[in-house]
Amino acid sequence: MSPGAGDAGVLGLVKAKTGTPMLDLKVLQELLMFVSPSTTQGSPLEESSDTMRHLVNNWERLPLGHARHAQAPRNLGQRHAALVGTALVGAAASSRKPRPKGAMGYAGITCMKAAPSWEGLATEARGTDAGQEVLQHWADRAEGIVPHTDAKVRYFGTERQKPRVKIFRDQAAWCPYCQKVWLLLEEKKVDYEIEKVPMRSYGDKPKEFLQLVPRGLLPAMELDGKVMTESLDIMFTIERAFPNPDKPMFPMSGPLRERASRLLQLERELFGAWCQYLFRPDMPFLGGSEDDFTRTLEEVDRELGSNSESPFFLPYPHPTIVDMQYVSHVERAVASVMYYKGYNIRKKFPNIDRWLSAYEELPHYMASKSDYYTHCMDIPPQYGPCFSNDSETAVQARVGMIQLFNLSQ
Ligand SMILES: N[C@@H](CCC(=O)N[C@@H](CS)C(=O)NCC(=O)O)C(=O)O
Repeated sequence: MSPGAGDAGVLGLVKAKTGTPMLDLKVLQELLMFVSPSTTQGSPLEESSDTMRHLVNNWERLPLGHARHAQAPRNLGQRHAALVGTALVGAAASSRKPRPKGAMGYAGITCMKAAPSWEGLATEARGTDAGQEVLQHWADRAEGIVPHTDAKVRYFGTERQKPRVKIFRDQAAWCPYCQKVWLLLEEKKVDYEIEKVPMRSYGDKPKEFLQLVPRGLLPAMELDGKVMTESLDIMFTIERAFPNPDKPMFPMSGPLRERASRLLQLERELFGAWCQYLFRPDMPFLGGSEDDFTRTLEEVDRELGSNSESPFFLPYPHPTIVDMQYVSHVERAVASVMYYKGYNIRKKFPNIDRWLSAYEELPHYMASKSDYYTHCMDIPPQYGPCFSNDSETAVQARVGMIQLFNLSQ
């Protein structure tokens, strides 16, 4: 297990606040080993850094156990919550008087001469509200009753039989097509198992997977033993296999169905415009056109604005397949065009912003959502290099992220 960039970010914040040079990645690694033994792979960086910053900046005023609030709004932040929880416990321990002679306590962790052992700290951490909550969360995660990127199975009711659905998705939650399927299963509350498979950029796929899916494409689904690929096909198959007339995921017929189908096409146009803008040099007729991207976003924003009944694309109180088709790529577009181009989608398009905010209220979406920095860094290995500009906002976004996550260029 190695600390990820997100841990370095939290580390940087704790470090900046406490002014200690001693909290290094090695310490963090040890911390993670006892705080989160089940975390064995790097998860994408979380967007909980604001919460973290708040906690770290206010740690002196926080009662022990406050770190549990770091779990909200997304479960993907558990590791960070655990880390800050432990840091707070360490802070309280180190500020307790009298401090043993010769011990060097510092906010975050006490680990010099006469400092408590890791086991002692772990015991202390487990005894706090935050520690209890983290342990409970791990147990819930192992049972499959909370959404989490590391979950191996998800159950929504009381049955604990082998689910009919098995989803194969990428290890690091980078794949936007896997995210759509994941969101649908969560929204529909269909029990499922998860098997993680590396993407090409991580290494070879296991031969057992290639026997099932010779092209190696993700996501894949096994439903009642039958394997299929293509995210949209998978989503429609799930909707047909587990229908819920009270909560349709796609309109059955009529003009609304036609509109929904048109919206699916518009999403592909938006995807194309994003690719042209980001992955092509800015040359007349050849690509890189900001105008095309803006025009398509305007249309998407208008479509969202035309639904007065909910913040989603269709007049249902819940997101549908249409929303799922959009959200994973829009999430990546928001992050990447800000970082590489200084283009602020959420500020320019109020209906898109409102829609994303509504999505961000949903815990299962937050569990699947990655953070902006990870998106900016994981897009090039998948799609190729991004063309950046040096607009003031883009430079600020880059510098901001580098400072925020304490990374050097
Ligand atoms: N049209 C497919 C596209 C899926 C796709 O492009 N998947 C990528 C990951 S995002 C993939 O499997 N790439 C192979 C790899 O990287 O191993 C779908 O909607 O499912």
